[in-house]
Amino acid sequence: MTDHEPVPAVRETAEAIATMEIRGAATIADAAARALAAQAREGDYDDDAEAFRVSLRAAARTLHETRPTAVSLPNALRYVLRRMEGRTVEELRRNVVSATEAFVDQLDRAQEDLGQVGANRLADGDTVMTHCHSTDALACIEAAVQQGKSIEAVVKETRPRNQGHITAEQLREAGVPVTLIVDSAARRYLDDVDHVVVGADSIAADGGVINKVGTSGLAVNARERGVPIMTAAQTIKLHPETLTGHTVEIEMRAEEEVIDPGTRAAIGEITVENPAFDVTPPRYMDAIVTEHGQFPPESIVTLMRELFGEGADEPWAEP
Ligand code: RI2
Repeated sequence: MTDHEPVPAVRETAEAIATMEIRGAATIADAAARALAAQAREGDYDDDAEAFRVSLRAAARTLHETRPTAVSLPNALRYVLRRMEGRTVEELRRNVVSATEAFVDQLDRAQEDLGQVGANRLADGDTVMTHCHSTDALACIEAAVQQGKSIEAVVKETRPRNQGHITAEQLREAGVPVTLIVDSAARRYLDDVDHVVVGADSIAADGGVINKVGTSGLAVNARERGVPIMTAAQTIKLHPETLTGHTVEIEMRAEEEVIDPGTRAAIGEITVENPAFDVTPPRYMDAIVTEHGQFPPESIVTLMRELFGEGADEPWAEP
């Protein structure tokens, strides 16, 4: 192993994020921060502080290259690398490890706090509809149940990877009666639903919500049926680069997630596309629920400026 090669824990975490064994924006952020701590602890730096810094940046780049859309990943890397201070390897190591611990702690607390805010939007007896699997969205529903409210759920399976199955299982474990539906049945079941609750992978400065593909269609249908829809998103989902006009890259995934090669060959010459995410315009979203309270999507930019200033740097860039 050369000095600047990531330690095995970083390579394994990057691989697990890329293959979606580790997935969900908050979970990715947590794993990425812990991987940087492993790089700090386990790397061999021979008392060379510059080698430590270069290796940490290289590890952050390896993690950063895995998935492009969820901003929690670069936000986690930024948080830890900005606190990489010290003259000796020992000081640097201590600061990186304690920054990681603080970051992971904040993630847990943020999710708990936003869960309370989201739960306040739900009433006793409500039926909620979910899309994909979001730990932030689940935190709102679970907090409502803990407040003593009786909640039922209509869970969209969420093709192509069916992460709705994870949501169904976790809601059932929380004591919420679950009805699982195919995605195409969503509009029909909106008539039985009081609130739609989704998560986010990124939130743009204009209040656009980037979440699992299918969210925007669901939001338009919910508006047409008069059903309120909220996005549960802790502030590491706010995308600082959108403050300066950048757009959010939408990840395109393998076509094998959509159709197996045999069936595709039988159909003949076709194109298959598999975008993982879409953008819900702010006018179709009723509220963004964060650990700092709820916001109309159009006003989220004020919170972004407060937390990120005017934009974002890339502390993992090559020296
Ligand atoms: P939490 C997921 O993306 C879903 O789109 C979900 O809404 C979002 O991450 C946020 O998840 P993917 O990683 O951070 O399954 O709320 O592609 O857990």
